[in-house]
Amino acid sequence: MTQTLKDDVLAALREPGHRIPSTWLYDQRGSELFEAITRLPSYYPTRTEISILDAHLADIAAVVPTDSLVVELGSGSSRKTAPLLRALEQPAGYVPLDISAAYLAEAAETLRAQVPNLPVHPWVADFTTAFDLPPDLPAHTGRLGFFPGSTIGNLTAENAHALLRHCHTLLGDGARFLLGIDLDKSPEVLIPAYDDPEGVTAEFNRNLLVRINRELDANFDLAAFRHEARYFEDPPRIEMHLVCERPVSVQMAGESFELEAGESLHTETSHKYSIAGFTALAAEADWVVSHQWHDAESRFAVLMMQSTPD
Ligand code: AVI
Repeated sequence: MTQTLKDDVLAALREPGHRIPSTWLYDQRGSELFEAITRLPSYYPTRTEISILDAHLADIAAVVPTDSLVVELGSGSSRKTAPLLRALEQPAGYVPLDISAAYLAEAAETLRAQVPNLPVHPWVADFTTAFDLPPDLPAHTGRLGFFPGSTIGNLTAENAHALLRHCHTLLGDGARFLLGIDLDKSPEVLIPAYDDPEGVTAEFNRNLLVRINRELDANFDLAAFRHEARYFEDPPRIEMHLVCERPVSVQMAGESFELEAGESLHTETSHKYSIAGFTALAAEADWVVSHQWHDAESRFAVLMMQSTPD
């Protein structure tokens, strides 16, 4: 783990663009800060998705066959997963996948208490690479993938395609896939969502440097970096950057790096979609969008997809 963080940070410092994969934002503190972000007034995606799910749970449940096994990419937010599982007709079991064993165990315990009598099979997996499902799954008739939060938007287009293809294989014939996507909108709404007045997202972003200093014995001067959220139209996305306010010298792993004032570390991309655009992306991976639900302002959408033969 540490070796990979080191490889990724060294590669980012050596290459122009200075891009660090966003998965490294989520250490213990980063996960706590992200949870705090989801409750900020300006960060609309979480509460909007929850309200869409709440409003349409019965319609969603109606298209999921009885005895389906629910496979969630991520360890599950009790605000989204428990209501879904309660609404489904006799779900056969629930498989939360997460890269953090500790986080997964805690989330599985909470879920067991919220939905008693449902077989829960937590499984440590990194869904940014190819992954498997646990052995000894309960008998089931079909599989429902669940990937809320527009987390797919944090993947590159290439990785998003690979993930959708992999899920197609893993979830099998006739599978359903319920997925949340953040829709493209005015930068006047998007920028404050990723650069909140409370400064929580700035702390979330800067925490990456705290992590790198701690785990890799580096000496990033936090005071020299400013959090910035940038909107781009093509493809629609927000990028998070840590911008050098003055020339910065960093020592790490026996190497020294110089960053100029105005240069930045690119720490996350969050793609924003149109429903048509995402439908096309899904079709390339043999998924067809069968149902779609969105809020009144079309900020966020929840899509039900069905697998089609290769
Ligand atoms: C986890 N992911 C969907 C969030 C997003 O909106 O892209 C991560 C995040 N970064 C800053 N704020 C939220």
